[in-house]
Amino acid sequence: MDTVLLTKEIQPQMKAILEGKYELYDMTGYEKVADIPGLDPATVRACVTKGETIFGADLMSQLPALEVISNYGVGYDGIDVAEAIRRGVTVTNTPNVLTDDTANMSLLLTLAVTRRLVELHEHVRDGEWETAEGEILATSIVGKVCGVVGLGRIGGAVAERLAACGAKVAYSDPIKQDVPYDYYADAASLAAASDVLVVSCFGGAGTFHLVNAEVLDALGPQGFLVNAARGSIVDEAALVSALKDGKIAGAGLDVFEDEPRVPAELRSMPNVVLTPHQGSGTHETRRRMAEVCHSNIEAFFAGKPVVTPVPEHSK
Ligand code: 8YV
Repeated sequence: MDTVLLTKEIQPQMKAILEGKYELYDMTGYEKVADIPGLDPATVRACVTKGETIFGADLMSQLPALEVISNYGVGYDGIDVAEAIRRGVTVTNTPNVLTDDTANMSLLLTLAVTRRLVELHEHVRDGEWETAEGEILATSIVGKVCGVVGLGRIGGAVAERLAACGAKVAYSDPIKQDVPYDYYADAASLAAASDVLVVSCFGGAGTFHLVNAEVLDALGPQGFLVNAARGSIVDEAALVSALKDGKIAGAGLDVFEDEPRVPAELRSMPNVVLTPHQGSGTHETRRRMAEVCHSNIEAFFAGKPVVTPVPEHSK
């Protein structure tokens, strides 16, 4: 059996598809590959990793036979792809299969935070409706501007959904400028024009803290922020301050800077809706992601070209 090494905390759906087909080793709980009982690091030609888990030169240098890193997810900001390419290691990800569910999560958070879904749910669940005087009113997105930061595959799917809900879509994107939505050159000018700012770009060094205090100020006291992309894109300390000071109206967040740790302030605010990085978290999508991730490993061991190499390989 071929050997496959899993980096830390790979979800069970992914593990399940590999079990029985490969000799599996798991780095969870170990700092060094050499510490994993029974594993000879020189036998590892394939690894499965996920999203933001750091996979840099340090880990690569512990795996002298490494040839393929199959990422369980579309975002691969934790992988030093330039270093992998330098070492002749192929990196793959799982695009397309999670686009719809992840876009649905952005829509869900947009509607949940603007329509005060969690507060309303608690109101009914806690028996307050029976004795309440007056109504709890929320904010409509109909006719409002929803600004999508990053109009890639997922951003495009988010835009379609927002438009279907009656919002006017605007966007910023470093590459795409030929799309029939209102284009803004940067996140700050997009935020200034938006009622809801929906972060949909990739993570990594190029977008680190792209949504900062200036962007949040531009969004304004009636504006909402939604992020189901990567925690690193939003300056979380600036977001906490903006929410505390009423500089923005609320936030719907699926991703955080230091997952699974979420600042206590965010956890206590009624105008913040939180989910634990679940954009792709459906049985169906996670299974499809696992299949794509596995198809790359399978192709590699069969001596065939991998199925979904990351775009850097074709540059
Ligand atoms: C996953 C993701 O939750 O695809 C991504 O980039 O962030 C998510 O789909 C994660 O990568 C799976 O572990």
